[in-house]
Amino acid sequence: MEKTNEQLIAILKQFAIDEDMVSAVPFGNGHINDTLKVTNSKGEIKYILQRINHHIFTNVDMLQNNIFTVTSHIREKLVARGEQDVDRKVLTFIPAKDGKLYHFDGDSYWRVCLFIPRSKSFEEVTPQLSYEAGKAFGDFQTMLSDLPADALGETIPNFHNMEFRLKQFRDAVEANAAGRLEEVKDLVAEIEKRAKDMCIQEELYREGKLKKRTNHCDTKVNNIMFDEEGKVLCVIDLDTVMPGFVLSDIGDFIRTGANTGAEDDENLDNVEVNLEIFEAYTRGYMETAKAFLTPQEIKLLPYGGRLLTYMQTVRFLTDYINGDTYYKIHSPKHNLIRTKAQFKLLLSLEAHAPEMDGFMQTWL
Ligand code: ADP
Ligand code: GN1
Ligand code: MG
Repeated sequence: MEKTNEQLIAILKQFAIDEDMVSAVPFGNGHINDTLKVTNSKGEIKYILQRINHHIFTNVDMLQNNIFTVTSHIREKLVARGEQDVDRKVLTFIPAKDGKLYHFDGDSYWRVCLFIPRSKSFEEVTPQLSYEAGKAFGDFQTMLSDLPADALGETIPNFHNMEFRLKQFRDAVEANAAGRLEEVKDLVAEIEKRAKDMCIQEELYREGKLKKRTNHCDTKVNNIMFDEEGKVLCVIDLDTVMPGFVLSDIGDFIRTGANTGAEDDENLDNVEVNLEIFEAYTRGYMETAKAFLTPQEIKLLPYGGRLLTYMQTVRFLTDYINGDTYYKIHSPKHNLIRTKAQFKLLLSLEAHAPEMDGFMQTWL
């Protein structure tokens, strides 16, 4: 339901903010939550207001507690390191006046955080930005690596569990709720062909050979804020920070940052892996994450790119088969277009697997 500016201002008044805000306008282009930037009477952007998609994040208390735990932990680490300008290096959430970490208005859940001044995010990457992003996500995982195992809940259970995503996919195929199966049967076969190879992490975990770690699980480049000089300020979009398998945080960056085309490119000739971006991210990531990674995890990092691209292909196709119930879509076949573009990227990653896997040898 669309809200008027007046209604949004009334929502902002529920938070512990001590000046009057005048407008809240849409910002960013996420597929899940609604993000707005909030301006005061002097025309300064002061806050980010977000409506949480509680159909997807069904346990809002757990979600906001996780985010509070993560931001407090990172803040402590930054202070201990003697960092300056800490308020631009970690998100600061504003509690509601009743002390809760969100406000429920009867139909939606809202949260507010400080707008980080003089910051920007990028939709596209250069090798330099990719290297900085790799360092940032590796550092993010490092700072959170000493959180106790039960500190965070799974805000979306089994979020990056490939076996679970395949089960959802097979259930969708079985139900064929939107009658779209015939149209996508070749893609379904391509997915099934790779299914076993894509569940390595779950198998290793069952065998006790892989441990769970705290991951960001949405490592797109637009989830990093940079300063005016292109240096990283902080990692944002913390809804999916949770325990899981380590390949998530390199995999999703390769999927998004190292794609020469768009996630939903209709011209599949645009879609290829950019190896320079992959190598730059990996160098940055290894600089900050090497200390906690096992040799086996290091070897698997390029496989992470294939895995997360495969997983996203499966998730978009599942949503298309189900009749578009999960992702926001901007055209009737958007999820199918996304599926095809992700699958094309997967083919490119597979074609370049020998070089990418070989690139990791230097770190072993
Ligand atoms: P979404 O779930 O929509 O991706 P994000 O939390 O990633 O939501 O926010 C969307 C965009 O808004 C980001 O890419 C970034 O450009 C901007 N943004 C988010 N939070 C802040 C902030 N605290 N300060 C400045 N810009 C922000
Ligand atoms: C969603 O919120 P956003 O747009 O950054 C999704 C990710 C997908 C991504 C695909 C909670 O992320 O897992 O990779 O779309 N987030 C959730 O672009 O499902
Ligand atoms: Mg985001």
